[in-house]
Amino acid sequence: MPSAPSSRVLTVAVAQMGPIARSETRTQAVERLISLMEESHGLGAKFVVFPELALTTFFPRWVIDDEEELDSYFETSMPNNETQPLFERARELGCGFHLGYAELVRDDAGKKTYFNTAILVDDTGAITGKYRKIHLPGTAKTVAGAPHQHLEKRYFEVGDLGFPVFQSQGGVMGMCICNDRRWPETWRMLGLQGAELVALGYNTPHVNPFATAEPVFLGMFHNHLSMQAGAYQNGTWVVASAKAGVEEGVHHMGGSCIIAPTGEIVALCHTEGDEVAVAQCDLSMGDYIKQNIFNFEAHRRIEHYGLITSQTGMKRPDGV
Ligand code: ING
Repeated sequence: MPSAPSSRVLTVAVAQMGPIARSETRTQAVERLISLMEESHGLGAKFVVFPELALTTFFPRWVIDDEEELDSYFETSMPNNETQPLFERARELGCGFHLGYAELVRDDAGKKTYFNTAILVDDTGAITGKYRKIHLPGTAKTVAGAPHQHLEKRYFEVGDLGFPVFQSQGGVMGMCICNDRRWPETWRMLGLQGAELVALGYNTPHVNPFATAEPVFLGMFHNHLSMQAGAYQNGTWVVASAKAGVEEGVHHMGGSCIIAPTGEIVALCHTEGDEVAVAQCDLSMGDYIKQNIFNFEAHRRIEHYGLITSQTGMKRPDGV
């Protein structure tokens, strides 16, 4: 891989988590996150990416009718008593991080809104960015006969922050969450804003409950394919952290990784538990891709792309 003239190397860790049991407390989850951060720091990392919904079990696999029980999976402030130790450890170590969690927002009238959220925190422990998941997979209603449910459309609103990028730790960072990584629109929205590193977490079952006939190996292939394409076609680093292993009876894939702007996987977790993998990420490495093969200004033809934002579903033209 060609080295960029103005290299801005950030040592990055992807911190994969094994299962979080339904009974596990926030304090126990935070203790695991702090331990992963300390291990990452010991390996030289200055930025650590944790998974989606990293504070609780992946509760959208269940039908939860009781509002109080549902609310118990959400954070009403960030940081809060249970997560403050992670922010303090980040400041002590000079280690920024990405964290996914379920966010409950109350407006002045007390109306509650629920999001699947992720934040960027810099090496001083300050929150530098927030993203709320836009592509919510699965269903809003239970699916009879499915091996487990996937009810994110029932529990979360579509994110209302767009696909923002943020200046953090010397680079332009963006975020997405889980299913977002499968949609090229996610990556291009971040690429059009010059993202140099995209952090994301995922909770992905080995077997798609709605396509159980699909061979299991394709799950990991599609996982990496989506992110490697996103990285290369937008000249950005991608750091993707799984919540892995058999969590409350559902087997989630691992495959947490760090992908270079060339699309190459340069660090990869190989277990389905708490595991750290580290890479030296030159945030300028994507420059030659942005300036040549994917020089958007020179090569994109938006006058021909109208369908992408004017049409939601697939529709064959008349007579085709
Ligand atoms: N998870 C999945 C993802 O897109 C999913 C959605 C569920 C895909 C089941 C395949 C099978 O990776 C989340 N949380 O978006």
